[in-house]
Amino acid sequence: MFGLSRWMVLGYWVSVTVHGLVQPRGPVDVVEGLTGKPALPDLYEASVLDLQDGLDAGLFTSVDLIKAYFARIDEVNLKGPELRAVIETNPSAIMQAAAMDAERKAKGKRGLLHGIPILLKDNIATVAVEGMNTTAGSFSLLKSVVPDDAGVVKRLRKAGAIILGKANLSEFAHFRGNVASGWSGRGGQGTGAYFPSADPCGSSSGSGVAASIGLVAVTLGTETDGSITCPTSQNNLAGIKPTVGLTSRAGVIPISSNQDTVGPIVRSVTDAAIVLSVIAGKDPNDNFTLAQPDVVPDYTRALKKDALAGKRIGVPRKFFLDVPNIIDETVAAAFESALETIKELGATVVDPADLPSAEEFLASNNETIVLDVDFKIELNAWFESLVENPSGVRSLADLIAFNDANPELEEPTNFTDQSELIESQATSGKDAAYFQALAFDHELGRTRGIDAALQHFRLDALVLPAPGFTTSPAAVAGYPIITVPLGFYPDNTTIQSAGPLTVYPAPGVPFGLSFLGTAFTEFNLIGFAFAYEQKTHTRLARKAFPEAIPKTQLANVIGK
Ligand SMILES: *[C@@H]1O[C@H](CO)[C@@H](O)[C@H](O)[C@H]1NC(C)=O
Ligand SMILES: *[C@@H]1O[C@H](CO)[C@@H](O)[C@H](O)[C@H]1NC(C)=O
Ligand SMILES: *[C@@H]1O[C@H](CO)[C@@H](O)[C@H](O)[C@H]1NC(C)=O
Ligand SMILES: *[C@@H]1O[C@H](CO)[C@@H](O)[C@H](O)[C@H]1NC(C)=O
Ligand SMILES: *[C@@H]1O[C@H](CO)[C@@H](O)[C@H](O)[C@H]1NC(C)=O
Ligand SMILES: CC(=O)N[C@H]1CO[C@H](CO)[C@@H](O)[C@@H]1O
Repeated sequence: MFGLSRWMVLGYWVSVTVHGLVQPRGPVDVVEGLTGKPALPDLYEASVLDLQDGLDAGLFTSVDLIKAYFARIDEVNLKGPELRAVIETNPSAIMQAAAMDAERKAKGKRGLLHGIPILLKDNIATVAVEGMNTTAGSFSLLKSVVPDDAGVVKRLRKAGAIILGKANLSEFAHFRGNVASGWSGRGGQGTGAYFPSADPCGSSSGSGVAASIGLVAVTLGTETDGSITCPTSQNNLAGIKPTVGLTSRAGVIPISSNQDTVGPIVRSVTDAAIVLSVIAGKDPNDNFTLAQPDVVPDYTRALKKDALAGKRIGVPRKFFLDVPNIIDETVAAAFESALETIKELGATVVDPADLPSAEEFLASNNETIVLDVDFKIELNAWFESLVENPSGVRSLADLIAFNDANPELEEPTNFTDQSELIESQATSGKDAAYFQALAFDHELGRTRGIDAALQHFRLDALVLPAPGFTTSPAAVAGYPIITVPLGFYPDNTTIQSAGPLTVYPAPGVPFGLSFLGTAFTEFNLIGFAFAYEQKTHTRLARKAFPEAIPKTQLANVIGK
């Protein structure tokens, strides 16, 4: 009945067809049972396509998947190493999964996300009647009622996906002050799975940690400057920070409409392309999305192993690589070797290909001016938009007072800093200085930054290691970044402190490689990242530390 199914193959690269393309898969870490029944995918690594195959073949249901992922979340969230990746789970998920199972049986699947559980960063809204909060990790928003699902959530539900829960994050997407990455009042200190107490990076920290050890296959994060790229990098994942305006921010607790963007944090470029194809698109509730091209491409068509052949990839060294202590020797060595791989894949590496604005960029404080003003205006609008908020907080000023009035919840020892909230509250609004700073951001990031380098050197993309300040030009420009695994800190790495409760770097901690481009070039960047990923398979070179790997598998829940 299953023919020469890919489930039967042990330890080999297996091929399947995605939209007419042959895609390498695996290695599939499963064994054919003695009964001759096809084996189940290992949830640590199972891809969206693996899960769809099993669901289509009737090996398991979406209800089974929800049960297995819930059990895995409990294993590492509550017991074990307390990674604190997930803030809450969806009490309606089993019911929704049963409906998706019934629909699949009756009518077939809607698409590749039908019946697939998805974890959302806790700043992405879901309607309260479903049973989950939307709080950005803050007690000031506990039991608040949002008016509607976020735009990206509407698209996911229409595609048949099931929201599994909400991921922990750096509170308010880390726009709060100098508190450690991965900490929120509600979720506590989240930690990475590659070393005990590892800094998970943020602010989409829980999304990254959850994807890294298979608490779910698909997560969404948000980025304003680094918040998808960095947790992708530090958790050994594939992530896309889309062009601002490709994915809707309606219903996302904001920092800045000029820089915020929603994107996938997953284990492979293929899964990232599948998810982006669903969540991208115009939304009347986010007018930035109206500027995107009329047709959302099927990004899976970009998944070609020869995508780098004949392309020109630039290395903007000045101030992003060549300043002492910006990146360490481990990352620098891995990056130089990645450039060799990119050449082997048929690309011309143009090195250096500096941003004309590099020097001014590092000296510029324009980004902070814009974010402070946007945050105050947009967060106030968020509080105003709520149907109700039991905490009584209605504004940024109220939020600061709420935190001070509830120090045991929001300002525990070593997590007291609210300096960014306070600085933002002090701004006067969208005055001439704001518009001047925004114009400088666009000039430094776009016209004298990324676009200038791309045009001058006739490049298809730029490449940089993910660590360092490498996200900021794209952040102020609103341009896309795609990150894939690059390497791991070696076993003899000296462990350093990253916060009161976290360490970085440490032995085995991962780091990533980023491809960057101009607006709406995700299709090309996905191809380049896929070619590199398929050549190197770095993610599979090292696993999380044993206690951080949950043991529950589908076999433990099927029929129970
Ligand atoms: C929000 O969190 C509270 C406290 O954990 C919980 O009682 C409630 O059910 C959650 N969901 C909603 C929609 O308030
Ligand atoms: C979106 O709408 C707001 C007002 O509702 C306006 O200030 C802003 O300029 C618009 N942005 C774009 C990109 O159209
Ligand atoms: C903003 O950028 C411009 C251009 O580099 C620079 O002259 C100006 O000093 C910057 N402003 C701030 C506040 O950093
Ligand atoms: C750590 O090990 C690597 C080999 O993995 C070696 O090249 C390096 O010199 C060592 N570093 C230290 C500080 O011992
Ligand atoms: C935490 O804060 C206390 C004082 O507020 C300080 O003495 C201590 O060093 C801090 N701990 C860490 C790990 O930063
Ligand atoms: C779903 C889940 O495990 N939530 C936990 C998140 O972390 C808080 C604080 O540690 C726990 O109280 C929740 O149970």
